[in-house]
Amino acid sequence: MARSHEQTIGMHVNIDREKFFDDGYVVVERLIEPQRLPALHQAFADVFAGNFETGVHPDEVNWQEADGDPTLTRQICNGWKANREIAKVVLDENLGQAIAKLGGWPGARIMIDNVLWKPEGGRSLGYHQDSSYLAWFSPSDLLTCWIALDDTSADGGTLEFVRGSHRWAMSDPASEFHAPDDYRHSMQAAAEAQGVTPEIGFVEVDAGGGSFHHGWTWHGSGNNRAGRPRRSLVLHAMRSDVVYRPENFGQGIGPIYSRYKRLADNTLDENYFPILWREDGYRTPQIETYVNGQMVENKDE
Ligand SMILES: O=C(O)CCC(=O)C(=O)O
Repeated sequence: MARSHEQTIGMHVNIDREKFFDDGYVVVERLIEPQRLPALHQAFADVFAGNFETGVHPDEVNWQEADGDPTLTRQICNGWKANREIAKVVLDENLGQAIAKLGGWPGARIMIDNVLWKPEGGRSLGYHQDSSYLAWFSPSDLLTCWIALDDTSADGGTLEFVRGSHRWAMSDPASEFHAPDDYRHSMQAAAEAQGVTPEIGFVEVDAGGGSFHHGWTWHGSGNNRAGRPRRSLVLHAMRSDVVYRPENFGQGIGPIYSRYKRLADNTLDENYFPILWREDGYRTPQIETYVNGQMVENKDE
């Protein structure tokens, strides 16, 4: 139900902005329509079976049916390049607009997507702050939309956040993401250093709901004991006007995003980092052609 200060900031996305600013995250009951779920479940089955509809390999494939550890959370990054059902969600204009308005940005582009499937009995994902991995672009602001594709609950290893932790000190990247011994360990150490007792909130929603979180909000998720899978699709977005920062404090850009760096300037190529929404009405025009499967004729043919 709509709260008093909830605002419609994307065309179909209602977000309580005050709660986002106070807590560093906000839970949203409905992000995508339930009728889209079966096609997305099929898309998940396809990509984890190595069936890439577009012929393009995702940037990171951390789990495949043929040889993946059945106890781990299955993960693929930039599944949108391999599968158009996934692309239709993470390249959605309304989500881009919602994120840009929430961040006070001139526009939003996709930085990366995460296709996550925590099976029944699947193990945890360690707590971290997303922005600690992301100093290769500037401004390095990040905002994330996490979409549940199954009903979620605390015992089902749903996403959890620490209230107000976006105001804590910026940490180094957590050492273990997949199935650490104690998935809250890094966060608890940070809380201790901060001198606070962490207050944890869970994203408990019906399939199709989810959350938005700030790049510095501590989050992670526990083991799945709910007897059903926990699938989720995650859009990590950055400002539309970001540029590469190749020096990145001596760290460089890293092996994946280095591939997309232009030779003679630091602008980000829209082919790899499409603009979802911009306040002047611009949106990367190739998105629609791509998601609808209407490829432009090859000029040489
Ligand atoms: O789904 C999870 O448990 C973790 C997701 C995550 O790290 C993120 O959305 O940034």
